[in-house]
Amino acid sequence: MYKIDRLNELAEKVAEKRAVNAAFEPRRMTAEEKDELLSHFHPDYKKEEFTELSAGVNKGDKVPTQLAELLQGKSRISADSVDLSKPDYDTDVLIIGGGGAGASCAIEADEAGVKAMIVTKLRIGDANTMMAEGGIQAADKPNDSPAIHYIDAFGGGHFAAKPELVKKLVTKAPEAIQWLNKLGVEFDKEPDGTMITTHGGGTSRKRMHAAKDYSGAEIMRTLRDEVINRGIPVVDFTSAIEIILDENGKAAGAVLMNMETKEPLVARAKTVVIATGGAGRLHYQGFPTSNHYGATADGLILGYRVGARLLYADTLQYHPTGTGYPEQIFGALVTEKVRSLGAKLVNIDGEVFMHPLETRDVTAASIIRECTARDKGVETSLGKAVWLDTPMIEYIHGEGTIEKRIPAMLRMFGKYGIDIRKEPILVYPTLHYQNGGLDITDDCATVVENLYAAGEVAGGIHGRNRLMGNSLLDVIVFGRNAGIYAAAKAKETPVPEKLTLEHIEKFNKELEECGISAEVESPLLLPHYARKDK
Ligand code: MEZ
Repeated sequence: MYKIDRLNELAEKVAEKRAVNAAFEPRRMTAEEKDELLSHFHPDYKKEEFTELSAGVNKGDKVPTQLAELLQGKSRISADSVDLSKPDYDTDVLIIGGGGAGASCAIEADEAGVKAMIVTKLRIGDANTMMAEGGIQAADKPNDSPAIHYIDAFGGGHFAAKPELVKKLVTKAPEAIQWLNKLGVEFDKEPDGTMITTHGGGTSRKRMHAAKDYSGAEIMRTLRDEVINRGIPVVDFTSAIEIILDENGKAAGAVLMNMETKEPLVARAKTVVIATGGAGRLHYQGFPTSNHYGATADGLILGYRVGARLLYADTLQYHPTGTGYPEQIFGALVTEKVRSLGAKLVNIDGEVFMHPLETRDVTAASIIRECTARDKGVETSLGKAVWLDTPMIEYIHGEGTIEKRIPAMLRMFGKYGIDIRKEPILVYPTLHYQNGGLDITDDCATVVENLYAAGEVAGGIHGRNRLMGNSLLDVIVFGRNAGIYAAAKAKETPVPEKLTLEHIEKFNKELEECGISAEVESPLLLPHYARKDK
């Protein structure tokens, strides 16, 4: 039975074993042990949670059931319900999404001298980039190299990533850090200006660059300022609800919808970049999420309906350390940096049950096993969780380390009366990242001509599991990359003449032929949080 007093008693047990646990070096799992663990405890392996697609280019592939409903859902408009003859906006590069990838893309397109425009359903910066905490990877220290970074990322992703995408990610990483540094990101530095770097799960070198534990917010602040300073148009509170094609099937713009009035608007463009982010707010398998409110898989739907392929849409990342307690912040991110700084994961008996810096899929599965099969979880008002022994950080590195290195964590728990310098915290996996997405080439092109994708909406960069800090890196490297290539293509593309939405009817017909009666309207745009009992 869950009781707060009982939690305090159990936390005492963690404190008693702190000195022994701090000195203990848990061994790493073997490849066989990891495979066995993942197949039994990682949510990606729960067959009953996936549905085979019956329509579209990925017909026959399995994706999470909620995503299948949206991919095979009904459009918010019919092909003839929108007047395409008088566009409300005309631009060269239309960027759908105002997060890190969208903003980086817009900056590079603007730099290339074309007209770029961002459209976003919330406001610029309301995105998962803003929520990233622990840092951004780049091999820029003398003991490291992009080749070593490649091996870590490719191996961590189970050797499933597209090699040319991983190559681009790691080789462009040092330059990405310099670009951000010059734009004004306040990275953590030594007094002599050297960047401070730490380990993340699955990294063989310390290459995590951070701005304390609000790295994403700091990066997004800087990118947003740059977009505004350049005068790049941003149309906010306006979502894209369908991609528009030209008579040759090339992307030529998007139908937009004013989020308040629901008025449809037409944006014509020479090239279109989808940078809409992830899907955490679909709460796959009932998991809480660390994601931004707008993470509803919209870009996957937009792309899929016009024939862009999905890659690894069946693989999701459950961040091992979502907040397990208190209720108000259930599922909120507890950055991996907490473990990089030395905090260990501990079960109800005060035992360290794994190495704290295994890759994320392995760590999440290990916590789930501890709370289920091994029955060594701590019961809270929300289910089982394990301890993350945060005071161990100051035990190892000295007083003041937590406030200096992870002040956002200190503040987040402090609001609920929990001082993470003195008490361990309770954690459980939370839905964090979409490993797969739209299949792209290394110039960010999808199979639909003039349609590009960048950031979390794209798949293939991280294989079947992403390492910490490779997402902030991905949004910068591939966001910029999309801007460069989409701008170059726009320069050689004439203004599209005939705009069509015929693909909607084509897709509807395919659904009908497969016997699917599309019930759900998609893209979803905003999550459903209405109480079902009212
Ligand atoms: O890359 C991430 O997902 C990240 C930096 C998260 C974190 O734990 O801070």
